[in-house]
Amino acid sequence: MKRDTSAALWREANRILVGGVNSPVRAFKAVGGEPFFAASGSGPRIRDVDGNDYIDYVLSWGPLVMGHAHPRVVEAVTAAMRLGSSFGISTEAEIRLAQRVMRHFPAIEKLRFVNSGTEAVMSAIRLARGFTGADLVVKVAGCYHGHMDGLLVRAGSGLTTLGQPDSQGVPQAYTRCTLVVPYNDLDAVREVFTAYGDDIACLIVEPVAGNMGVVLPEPGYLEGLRELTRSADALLIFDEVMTGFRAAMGGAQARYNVTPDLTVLGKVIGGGLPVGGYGGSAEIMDRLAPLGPVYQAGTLSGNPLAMAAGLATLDALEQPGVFERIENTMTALAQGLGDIARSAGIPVYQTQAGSMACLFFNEQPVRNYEHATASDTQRYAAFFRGMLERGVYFAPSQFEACFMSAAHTPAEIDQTLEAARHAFQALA
Ligand code: KE4
Repeated sequence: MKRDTSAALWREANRILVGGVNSPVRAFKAVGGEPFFAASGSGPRIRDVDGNDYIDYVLSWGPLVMGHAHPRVVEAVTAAMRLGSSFGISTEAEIRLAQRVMRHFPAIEKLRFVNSGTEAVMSAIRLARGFTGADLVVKVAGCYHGHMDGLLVRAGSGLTTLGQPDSQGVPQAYTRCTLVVPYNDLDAVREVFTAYGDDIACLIVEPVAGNMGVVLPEPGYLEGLRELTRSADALLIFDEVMTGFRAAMGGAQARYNVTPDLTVLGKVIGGGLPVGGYGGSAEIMDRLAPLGPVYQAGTLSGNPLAMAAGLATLDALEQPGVFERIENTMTALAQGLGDIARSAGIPVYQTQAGSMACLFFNEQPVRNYEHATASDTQRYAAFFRGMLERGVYFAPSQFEACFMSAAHTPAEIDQTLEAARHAFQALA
């Protein structure tokens, strides 16, 4: 594929944008080669600045569950823009989107919108600390919750460890309050609550992990987290930024019927515009300013454009049969890819939760971060490049999820599987 214009933009970008990007994963470091520059998106496809089309399974890392430039979203955001992009005072749209979200997340009695998943996580952690009066946070190795200092923590040697910063610029003092346990390991969680119980404010987890590839909770795992946190008077926080409206319409908490104390949301609820949100019982949420002593604020929180995009997206997604169709399309892709890989003699381990899925280049089941990082990332990179050259854009890292939209039809799946037959043959 010709990518001369992307290459020229890449050189220009690298002179003034750090690493040529505004978010690291976009630099394609995990898969090699230079990234393309997007010019436009339409439905299931993204077009680069050289006019190459790709079937898109990244979908802006999850938000575009209805596909690129969905007419109802374009119309709603355009209409909102004509009335003014931001007022810094409440608008009706904030109420309407909150109501729409809460329709699917009954555990949320009150909600606060912010501008990113990171901001929502950061705020939820502060709220949990304010509500419980405790300082320690338990996080799960391999779960990513945005770039909040205290959660940029490397896992210990598979046991409960006091966190060590995983990024420069994060003082040890910030991560000394972070405990790290392996995913799907309730014994490690019991150990940490036995050792630190009274000092733990919360445990935060991606109830379906989507940032080490997609790793599913084992039977009883989420229920065990619920029980252990409840018995220690610590809050259970489900980071559903990715799983919200993807693992199920009501997120992983609906899929697995486990209710957290706080839910963090983002991505889909903003329909492709900057948004985050967090919510829970009124008893907890009312500790937030202006009612309570836990401060959090934001110039563009609940901004009319993001509210309009979120509302239009959920309107379309709520139509009868739409979510099920997206999930079935995801299943068709996942099953097809697995069959083709196995017939090419390439061992893969597959996971799926609703409209998100993963193809691990791994002979073994992937239950946690340690298993995930044992995957053949070089082979994944070669698969990624082979598919990209054939007009299919998967996540540029083995440790991400693959997303489906309502705009993807059997035609896109057939085209993707045809490309995969050639890509896997080249890998065999
Ligand atoms: P943002 O601050 O990027 O809006 O959200 C952070 C976040 C929080 N929680 C979960 C479960 C998330 O997946 C994310 C962000 N996801 C990544 C993709 N795995 C965003 C892509 C990127 O970093 O460029």
